[in-house]
Amino acid sequence: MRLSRGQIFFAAMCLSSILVINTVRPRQIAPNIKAVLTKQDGSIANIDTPRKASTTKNYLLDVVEFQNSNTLIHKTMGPLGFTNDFFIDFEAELEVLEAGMYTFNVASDDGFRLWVDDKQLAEWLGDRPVATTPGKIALDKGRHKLRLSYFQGYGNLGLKVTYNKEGSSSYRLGESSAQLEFIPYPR
Ligand SMILES: [Ca+2]
Repeated sequence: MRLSRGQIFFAAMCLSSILVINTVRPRQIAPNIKAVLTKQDGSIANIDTPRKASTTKNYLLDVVEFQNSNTLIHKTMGPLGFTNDFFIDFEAELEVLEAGMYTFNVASDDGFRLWVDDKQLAEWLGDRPVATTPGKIALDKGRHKLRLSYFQGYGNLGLKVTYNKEGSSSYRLGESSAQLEFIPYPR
């Protein structure tokens, strides 16, 4: 079968549009949060259970938001293939544009510990159904480091972290705002 010039042109157009679509996708995820997942060899009772890794995985995430579910599903990245007994350690660097009192709300199933500039702001040691614990800190203008350790034991899981400056709107951790900007990885 011989293709006409029109057919070849049409095929070339289809091919180039596929190439364009594929370079646009997958959707670029702002690499604002570093996350290291540690799958425990054994069960995790609380946030201080000694680590015994069977697997570790590294991710760069736009936000710290995992659905309430019986498996680990990130809001943007989708299912990540873990269900029980894992830790996730998150790190972010942020540039505070407006100095003031900031609140970080951690909604978790199960436990967590949160630090900013190595100062511990909040924790929940053991397991729980999704519930929110706030941590507050006065932040100066400029760079600050945030760390969050989280664990899922068994059953359902979920994690969502938001922040707001006193008197301002609330945003998800990883989302820049007029009050503070996340510094993307790598750096
Ligand atoms: Ca759980």
